[in-house]
Amino acid sequence: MKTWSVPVLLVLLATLYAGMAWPHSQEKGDIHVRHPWSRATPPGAKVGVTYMEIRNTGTQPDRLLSAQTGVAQRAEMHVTQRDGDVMKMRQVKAFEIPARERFALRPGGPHLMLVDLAQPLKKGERFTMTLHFERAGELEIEVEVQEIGSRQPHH
Ligand SMILES: [Cu+2]
Repeated sequence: MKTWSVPVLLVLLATLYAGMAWPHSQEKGDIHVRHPWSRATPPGAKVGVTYMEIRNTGTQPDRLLSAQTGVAQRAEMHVTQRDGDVMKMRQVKAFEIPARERFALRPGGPHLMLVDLAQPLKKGERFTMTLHFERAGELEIEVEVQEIGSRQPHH
């Protein structure tokens, strides 16, 4: 009994882990998206954000050209820049994803801005977003909404 129960347990744990990890990593070609997350929004707020890590495992650079989601009218690509003492957001046409590198969308850095939310985003909800990459093509991801004030993905 004891001689085979350990491997069986390991297989069960591995299956469980794979099942849990699945929504947090989505890939297409050389592009792997990890931990896409968003923040709950207060009532009446018209904008939200989405963060994630985009890995390019290929030997060619890629570019994120656009993103669409049903929860907002538009998803804009923004970068954050310091201007004296204030941080300002600026819209860009694309995010450059260098070959063999990770590009992090994170608080205080590049992010996807959800403009004109259809309704407030609630903690615990998930929504889908379609990313359009120049080389990798279309990738649909599932974004998890965390509590207001979150600074990093939970996983
Ligand atoms: Cu922004």
